[in-house]
Amino acid sequence: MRFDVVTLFPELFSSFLTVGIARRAFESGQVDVKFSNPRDFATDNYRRVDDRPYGGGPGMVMLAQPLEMAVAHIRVSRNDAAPVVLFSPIGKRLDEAEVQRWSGSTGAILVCGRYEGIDQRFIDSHVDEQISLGDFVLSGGEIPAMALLDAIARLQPGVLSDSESHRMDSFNPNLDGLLDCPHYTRPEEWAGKVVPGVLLSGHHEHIERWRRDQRLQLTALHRPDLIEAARNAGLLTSIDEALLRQSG
Ligand code: 9D3
Repeated sequence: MRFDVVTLFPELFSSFLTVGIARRAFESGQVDVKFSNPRDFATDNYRRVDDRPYGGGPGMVMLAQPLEMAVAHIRVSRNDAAPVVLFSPIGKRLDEAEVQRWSGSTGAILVCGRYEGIDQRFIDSHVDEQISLGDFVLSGGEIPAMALLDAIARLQPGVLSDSESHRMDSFNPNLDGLLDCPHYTRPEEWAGKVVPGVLLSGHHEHIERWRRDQRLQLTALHRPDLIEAARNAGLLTSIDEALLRQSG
């Protein structure tokens, strides 16, 4: 799987690609990430990649030409019809279902915008889809590109530890769509607060029941929409429903 990232700031990605869990997928080439800088395709003496917006207004707009040339150069070196993805606040919000779709693909050309935006003619001519991280304002598409690549890398075989992968298989949060339960580690007492007794009991059935109940209560409190979705997908048992009625 290969992702070509079009960015004015490839250096933002260097520690991301070489540190942490996802690094394994990048260093093994399972998720091959290449960079292309529109600045290298700027044609004028000043290597301009932006200019003032027609019609006036604040900020600068990325030129279509260097972006098109970057994409054309990428197309020569990869012999497939990889889709061009633009990270943009007007895009479809990224979720785990989309990440799963990408993790089974052969990759894409990821375009990161900067400044006020990108000349619309580049978008109309070359962009196949737009992805957003949500309704808040970032300075550009690089962090969203890293978010997508990180989420994809985690799903590659051998990237998560055996126990993490097993947890994904058996308790995949997306299988029932509930939020995670609280976690505790040593010491048993910290800042006058103790670990819930059930977690020290060694009674695995009680622990699992407690965790399921915590997940249900937390989800009902913070994300009632996810309870409704799990219910509609037939993922809540009658025991789950009883637990929700008890403390809900
Ligand atoms: C504050 C300026 N905005 C309207 C007046 C327009 C705007 C332009 C460029 C807002 C954000 C950006 C840069 N953002 C991204 O490139 C971006 C983004 C984001 O800001 N939020 C969530 N997801 C994404 S994906 C790409």
